[in-house]
Amino acid sequence: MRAVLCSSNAHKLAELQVALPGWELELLHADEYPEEIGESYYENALAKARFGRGVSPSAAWMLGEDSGIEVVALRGGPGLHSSRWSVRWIDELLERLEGAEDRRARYVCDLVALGPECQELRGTGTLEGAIGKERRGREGFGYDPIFVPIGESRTVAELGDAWKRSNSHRARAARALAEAAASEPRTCSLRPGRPPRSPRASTGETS
Ligand code: ITT
Repeated sequence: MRAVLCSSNAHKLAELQVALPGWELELLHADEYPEEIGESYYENALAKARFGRGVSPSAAWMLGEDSGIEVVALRGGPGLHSSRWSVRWIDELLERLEGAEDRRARYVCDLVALGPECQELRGTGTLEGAIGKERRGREGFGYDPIFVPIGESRTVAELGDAWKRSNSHRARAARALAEAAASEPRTCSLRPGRPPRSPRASTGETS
């Protein structure tokens, strides 16, 4: 299946290429991307996929992805606002959690695929863990140097890209999407305005 990932983030592409082996994926090349103003990861992911459909004449599937990190001590923040929360995001988070005992956090990812004939597929995935006390490791991106998955002592940036490609929230969402592609009824959501009632989501397993 040929699909265009409506994202500017090459790390996401690399993860999804491994997690969706039957899919031939490429990045959308656009000068601008839609603003992330949805009320859920799903809405933002759908907006990205719809945007891709609008600017690309291709008959390929359009894949939208939105993700974020949710920190329990910040009542789930920065969450949906992860990408624009702070330019100094890691320092900011470490400062806010200084002395905090409860450092639990999770990554969340929603993936939406829109087919050439208006089909819609969705997959979600999470990765539970905690915020470490300092930066460690060099791989991954974003919050990976301070995110320690549950059951691990190393950060995602230390565990590395190969670990991440099998275990991340994105890999889990991709597996759920692939399952949905194999089994779920498909509905159209290309009409303008707010997205329709969300289709039954396939949820990636959490750890
Ligand atoms: P696109 O919108 O172009 O897809 P982006 O990097 O801006 O790329 P998001 O809007 O989905 O992506 O923002 C997600 C933010 O959440 C991202 O910038 C990171 O700060 C954080 N994040 C999401 N997934 C992550 C991951 O796997 N590792 C580390 N940080 C992640």
